[in-house]
Amino acid sequence: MREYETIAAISTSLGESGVSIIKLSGGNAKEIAAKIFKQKNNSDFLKAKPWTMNYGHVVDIDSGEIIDEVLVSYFQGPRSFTAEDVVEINCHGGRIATESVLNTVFQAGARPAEPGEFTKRAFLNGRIDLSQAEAVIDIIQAKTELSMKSAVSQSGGKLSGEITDIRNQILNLLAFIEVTVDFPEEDLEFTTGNEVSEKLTHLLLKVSDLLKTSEEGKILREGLSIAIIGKPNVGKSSLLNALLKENRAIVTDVPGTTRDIIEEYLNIDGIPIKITDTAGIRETDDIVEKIGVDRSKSKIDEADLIVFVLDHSRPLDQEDKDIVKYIGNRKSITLINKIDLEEQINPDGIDLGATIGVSALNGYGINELKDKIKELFFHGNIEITDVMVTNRRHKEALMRAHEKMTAAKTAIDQGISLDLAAIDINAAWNYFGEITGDTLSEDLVDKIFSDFCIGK
Ligand SMILES: Nc1nc2c(ncn2[C@@H]2O[C@H](COP(=O)(O)OP(=O)(O)OP(=O)(O)O)[C@@H](O)[C@H]2O)c(=O)[nH]1
Ligand SMILES: [Mg+2]
Repeated sequence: MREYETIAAISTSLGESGVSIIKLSGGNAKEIAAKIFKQKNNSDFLKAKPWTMNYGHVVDIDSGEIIDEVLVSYFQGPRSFTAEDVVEINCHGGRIATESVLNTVFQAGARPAEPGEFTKRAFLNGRIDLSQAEAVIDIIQAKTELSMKSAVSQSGGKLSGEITDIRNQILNLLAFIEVTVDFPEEDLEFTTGNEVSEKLTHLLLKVSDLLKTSEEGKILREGLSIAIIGKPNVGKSSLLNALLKENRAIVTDVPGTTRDIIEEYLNIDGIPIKITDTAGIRETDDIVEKIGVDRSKSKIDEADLIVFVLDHSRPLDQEDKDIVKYIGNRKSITLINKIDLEEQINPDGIDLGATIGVSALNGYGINELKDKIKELFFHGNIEITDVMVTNRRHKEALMRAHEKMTAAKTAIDQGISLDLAAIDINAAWNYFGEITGDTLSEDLVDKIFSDFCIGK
């Protein structure tokens, strides 16, 4: 294990609360705590047993004056979160109490922790790998119970287990090739080639299976972004309100009511959704509305899914047709809103594809819309598989590894020499290692942890 300075930070969020936790980690965590922690039973904290909680006061290091009443626990490395000695001080919540205790800890010799530094130490000390460390932040940021479930599974090492297994198999392949190349007899090279090609096919299938989970995995981690699009007054804002079950957006019968985009979060059976209400798209001379319309159009490009709204009580017009063109072949669902009013809509030779009739006013069809969303992204069956690729970084590494293994297999099948194929196989091994952090440069590791919050 490497030796590091002792760091400290507030691990709970700052604000009025019953309790705050200040975490220390490092070789001197216990000594530093002992300087400022006076136990009620007068025993020396240096003699405290590991994995116990101890009651007393944090006192000013110079004057001995009481700062706060606390409970202090001690986790002896390597059986701790960071695999180092860890001390956690439970003090009173609230900014003043918490910061006073933290400052006392600094005076006693700890230095402020950087964002994600506790988790980074757990990684550097080999307790968890990089994908597990990344899952820790995903747990904290999970948007729904389902997102959380997949993050917990990743932090438990499900993905790393799979990747490590693949890497070991690749290593065996490389060793196998090396033996053949060292004894270059034609037959041997031929049989080895066949065997390697077969094993690569098997591994490529495994990687494809993992990649197949990445679309849903990304949605679980980052959320599915949906944009509500349509001409003015068709009921986009009413639809947003119906989905949220609250009066979030202003609704009036004046076309051009919504000027700016409105973003809200929604949970459909565990799928985290970021839904955006937009300004009705039309030609306009109003400067403010024009900016809004431009933003609506750019949302069409950014969203994972477009919910295109038409008005059942008005004939289709050029504005609708222009929007159909904008949407082009992007993933979309077409809604005919205001189904409670008399039908005036007339598709007029335009192929709208499958549509769903809804009424944002009375809620009719909203469940059908939700089902359609689930069907489009989770094939209607929202379940997390054991191993899911949720992280874009992991997906990219898998794609590169897949490319390299495919290139190696093609080379072998075409009878190109094995040691050339080995170069690609080796590159794939490195890409897999980027996921677990084994072959990632220190700069990139630092960058990943810098996105964490302080105190984790
Ligand atoms: N009868 C009926 N009226 C609706 C329905 N949905 C919306 N409306 C009405 O249609 C009008 C326009 O609704 P909005 O939700 O503001 O429409 P919008 O598409 O957001 O309009 P802009 O923001 O101007 O683009 C309001 O008077 C709503 O009450 C519906 O399902 N049935
Ligand atoms: Mg609106």
